[in-house]
Amino acid sequence: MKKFTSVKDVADVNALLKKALAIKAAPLADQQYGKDKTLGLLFFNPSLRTRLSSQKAAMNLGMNVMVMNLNGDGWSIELADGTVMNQGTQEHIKEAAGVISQYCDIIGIRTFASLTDKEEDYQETILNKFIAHATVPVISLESATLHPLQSFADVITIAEHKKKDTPKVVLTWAPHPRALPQAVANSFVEWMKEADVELVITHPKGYELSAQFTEGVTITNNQDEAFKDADFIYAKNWSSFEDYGATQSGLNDWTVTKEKMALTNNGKFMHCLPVRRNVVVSDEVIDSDNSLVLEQANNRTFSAQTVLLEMLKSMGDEK
Ligand code: AN0
Ligand code: CP
Repeated sequence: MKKFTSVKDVADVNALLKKALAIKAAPLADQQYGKDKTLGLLFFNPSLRTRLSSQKAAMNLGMNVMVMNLNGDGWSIELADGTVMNQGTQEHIKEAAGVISQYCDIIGIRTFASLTDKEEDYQETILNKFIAHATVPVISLESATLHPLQSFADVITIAEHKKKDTPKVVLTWAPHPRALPQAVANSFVEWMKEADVELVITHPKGYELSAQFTEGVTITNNQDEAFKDADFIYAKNWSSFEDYGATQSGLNDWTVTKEKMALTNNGKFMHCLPVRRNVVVSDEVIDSDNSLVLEQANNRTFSAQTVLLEMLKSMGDEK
């Protein structure tokens, strides 16, 4: 595995899931693969789970880890080619990616959507430029449009908690006071399409995700109808794709409450975190026995560890 930026980088999701479950059962069994190898974790944006779970995954594999917050701690990065760099930017992404590749055997990078330039975001300009100039494998720690380590952890969590072969999984839009990217939702949809689930998406009018992800998926604007008989409710806010980055107020009835969860098939509640309590989901739902949010966060270690191990093993093959 040379890069991990999307489900498209995975040949067989079910096979990768089996590997993750085996790693979870024996997390310290593969330390020889990471010995004397270094993981670099680069953050343009904040993180709690991704930062710590990726670090933990690397430590479980015997790797060394270096973490850097590029915003603030690093030089400001120029992305465009051929620029006369006599303005605000101090270092070109070519040198930055090339230099970090000298110190690291694998690099993880987090770079959120701008939510202002749809084309630049959906072309994954920063991530792709970084990959183009890095000489080692690159893992997305959430990019402008996708969050594959989160979605893979969600696949693991659903596999562990499902009570039937093909559970009904509902991705529901939920309110939020600030505009958020579509990345977690897009990514969840592309991974669920590869998993053994019946996927339904529900959101208010105006919050349609890009058709490149939702093609073939059942979508309804009626949240109550979507929740009926659901086995898993996955809540997430995202801003408008069409009216790029826009949000609207007055949609507080989309909060996931106990009354709505009562429509489900004793459904489990899921969210990638961080979550705004009593905005996205009520306290009683997230604090209930049906809430899987901590299991999801725990599985972030094993999704990252599975991907790192695949990369370490393929390096060995090339020798
Ligand atoms: C981010 C998002 O919605 O993409 C990160 C989620 C993992 N969430 C926030 O910024 C609150
Ligand atoms: N779910 C997730 O990626 O959380 P962080 O933003 O805290 O890393």
